[in-house]
Amino acid sequence: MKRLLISTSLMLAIVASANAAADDGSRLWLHDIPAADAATSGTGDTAPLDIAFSELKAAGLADSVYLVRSNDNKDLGPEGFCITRNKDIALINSPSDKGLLYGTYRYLQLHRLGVAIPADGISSGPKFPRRILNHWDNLDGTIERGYAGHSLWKWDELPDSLSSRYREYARANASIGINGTVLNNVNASPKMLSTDYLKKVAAIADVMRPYGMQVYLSVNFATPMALDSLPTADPLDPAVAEWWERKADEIYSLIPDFGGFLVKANSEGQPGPHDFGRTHADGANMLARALAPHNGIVMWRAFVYSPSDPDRAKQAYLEFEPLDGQFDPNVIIQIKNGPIDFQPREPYSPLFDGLHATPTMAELQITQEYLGHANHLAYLAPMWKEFFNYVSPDSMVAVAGVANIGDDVNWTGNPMAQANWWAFGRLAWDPSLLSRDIADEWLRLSVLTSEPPADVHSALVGMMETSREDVVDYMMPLGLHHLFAFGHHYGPEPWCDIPGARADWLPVYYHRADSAGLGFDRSSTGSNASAQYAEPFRSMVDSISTCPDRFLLWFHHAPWNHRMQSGKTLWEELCYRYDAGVKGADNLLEAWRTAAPWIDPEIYSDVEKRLLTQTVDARWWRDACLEYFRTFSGLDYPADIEQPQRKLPDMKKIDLGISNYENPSIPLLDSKR
Ligand code: BDP
Repeated sequence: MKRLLISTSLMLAIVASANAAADDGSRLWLHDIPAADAATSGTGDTAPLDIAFSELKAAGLADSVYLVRSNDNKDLGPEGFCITRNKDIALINSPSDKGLLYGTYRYLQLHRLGVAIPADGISSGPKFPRRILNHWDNLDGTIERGYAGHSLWKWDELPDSLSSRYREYARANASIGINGTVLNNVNASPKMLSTDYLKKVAAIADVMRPYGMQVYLSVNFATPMALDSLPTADPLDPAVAEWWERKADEIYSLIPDFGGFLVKANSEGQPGPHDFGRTHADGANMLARALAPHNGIVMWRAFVYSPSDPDRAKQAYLEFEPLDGQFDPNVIIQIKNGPIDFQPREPYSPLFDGLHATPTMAELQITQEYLGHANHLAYLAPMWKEFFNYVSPDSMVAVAGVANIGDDVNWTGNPMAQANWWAFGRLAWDPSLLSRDIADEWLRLSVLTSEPPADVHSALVGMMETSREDVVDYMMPLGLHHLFAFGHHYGPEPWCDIPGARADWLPVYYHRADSAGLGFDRSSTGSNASAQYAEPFRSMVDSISTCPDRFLLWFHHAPWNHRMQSGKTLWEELCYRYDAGVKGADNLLEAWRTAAPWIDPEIYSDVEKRLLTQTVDARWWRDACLEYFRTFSGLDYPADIEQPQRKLPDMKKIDLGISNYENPSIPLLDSKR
């Protein structure tokens, strides 16, 4: 066994964590870990190791933690690590320097959390080899569906000037095991692949590399036409394939460890192989062959819904399932967790059941496009755990999260939304972690200035744990989906029915309310989307009597007097759910207020303001949806719920005036409670 034992010699005092300065949120969960200066690092022979050393040194732990490169724990994968303890010395052990870096960050977190290394040590390896952030950042600095300012990437300044935040970003990601980043929007500009821009990308990749982060790019399928005036982008045209090969060679000459391409093709107006009468497999394989000699991959998105079937939820499966087995080995099909589009709750995408001979990866959304943007608290680990419960992580080779990161000082707009970046990284590493443990660690590493009494602490964890379900309840419970106002995806507009607009962009298409009942019949009596699922899920959701309440109106058009599993009628249950959502939003605010003494004042009041807005918005949702649905049910509200306060005509007057594809920053509403 070959062992390399390395330690730095400097002994520094443990840096006291107390920090009197106001917290602007910029330090994330690395809060009390002093930023290590990798440039002045010690004796390691590769960059990740240099960083690991300097982190330990900066934390005053250089003499009590040894980094050991060894092949002892190969079953944890090349990035895995073990942490063991021998008296006062901790040993971090990994086959790779990257693994040592991950182990170091984990050790530093545990150290700060006061968690002792157990006698039999800690072994940890990532479930997914690729754990990737997707930035929907445009080259003009805006971010599609971004709610935390402008893009981190300062394209105008690159490659000569490097923002210090690039390194802070890489460090934050490495500290939670994220090992890849797609820098630009899936609605990709062809300019991204111009030589000028590739040099800028290379400069970013140089900063990411020592932190174990690979850089990827979203590409526009018609780039050869747009950039170099080729007459076609037909994937079976040899000149097109050659163009991509040359482009790949150029990319790898600048960025030797470039990860590969992410492609949105023939979706929402983006070009793709269908434009030339070719299949997704033809398109993906052509790109994959250009990248294969360099070990690059293609992540080909399955977010497609050209209307070939009246039910949008069926489209991805209809287009991709017949192509199963036809993709090259370095193509991964990237599938959104649900069949529509990042709704507060969706059943899993049946395409995960439909592809058996093709590598797949999940696309989760960290940015809260449909969950209250940066205004609402919606801790998303429970949602992602729910997804992994239905779709085994064993069936996927990678996971992607659409980032909620911008150039705001605190990175994510809402300080609480940092928890979703953290949780994505933690679950991408180990999807079996419990969401409450992830929340608990984050609170202690990020937000709490000192340990509150146990009841306050558990109220804080509890508020994070329930927050997503609260959002589901006050926005669209019981399987309802896409009740959003046209374009901005923030407030309610269940009545929205714009003549001439694409039907499957309109709420009325999804909820199908009428005097008989509510919901989209996707069962075998309707669109039969249920048949795309494997058993036993298929039969369970297909029958209205066994379909879980949380998916009822996704799969069924249920009568208003339908008996729910709770024993209430559909109408009653709908009212109680909206009411529960409003109460839940109030509880979030209460829990936060009880924790005030243990939270930095700046963060406290920022979050409090947002939670106030959330209580107002929850009532806005309830009033709009219940008042509107009541025009169909014709029924009264149960007496024991807080009665809707505003009438439908008033609700219809609310117009945030934000159009699609702008970069909306929804104002915090004037909320006095
Ligand atoms: C939807 C967004 C849109 C994205 C699209 C996608 O509304 O801005 O471009 O998905 O994922 O969620 O391609």
